[in-house]
Amino acid sequence: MAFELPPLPYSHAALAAQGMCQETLELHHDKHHQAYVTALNGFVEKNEALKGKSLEEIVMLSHGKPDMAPVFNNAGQHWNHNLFWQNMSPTSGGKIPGALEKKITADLGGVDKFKEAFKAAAVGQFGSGWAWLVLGTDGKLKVTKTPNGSNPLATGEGKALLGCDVWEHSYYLDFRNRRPDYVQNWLDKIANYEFAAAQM
Ligand code: MN3
Repeated sequence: MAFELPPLPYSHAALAAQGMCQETLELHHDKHHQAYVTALNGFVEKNEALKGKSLEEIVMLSHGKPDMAPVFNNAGQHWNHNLFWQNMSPTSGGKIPGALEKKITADLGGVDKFKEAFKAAAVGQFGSGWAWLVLGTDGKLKVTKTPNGSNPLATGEGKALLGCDVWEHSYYLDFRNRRPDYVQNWLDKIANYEFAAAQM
């Protein structure tokens, strides 16, 4: 069965008041994410080894293989965006539930330190990529970054709780070239920490 673009869990205009406008979500979800899904389905169609495999299986089996780089890029981006839409909320955006805040304090030295580290990862990712809050395989939270379509599932770093898209298509209409402002706003007003806490 072909992969499908999941619907946004809110309207295209739902995050406008928080700093992500309707046009950004229309282009990002309906065009960019759809393009990854369409390309991935094209690769699966032509490759017997990929048929019937789950998205996670395709991400894992194509990771690190130069001849499968186009498959990995599109499968990774499909996986990343599926998480990204759930990682944002028009209602609970920015509010950190107690259990998650406690773990952030224990593992990362507090909410301010977490946000600093996340922002540094997001801004320090040269070119396109993602910043992540990951529940590591050692049971501790950590902040990481990946280039292009890669993710913590592929790198084996742990379970991704939050992923922030730092490709320019994610912020250029709202923040122009100011990636640091986009990330700060995303952490303070948009990020769905309730979802992240529920994944722990
Ligand atoms: Mn994107």
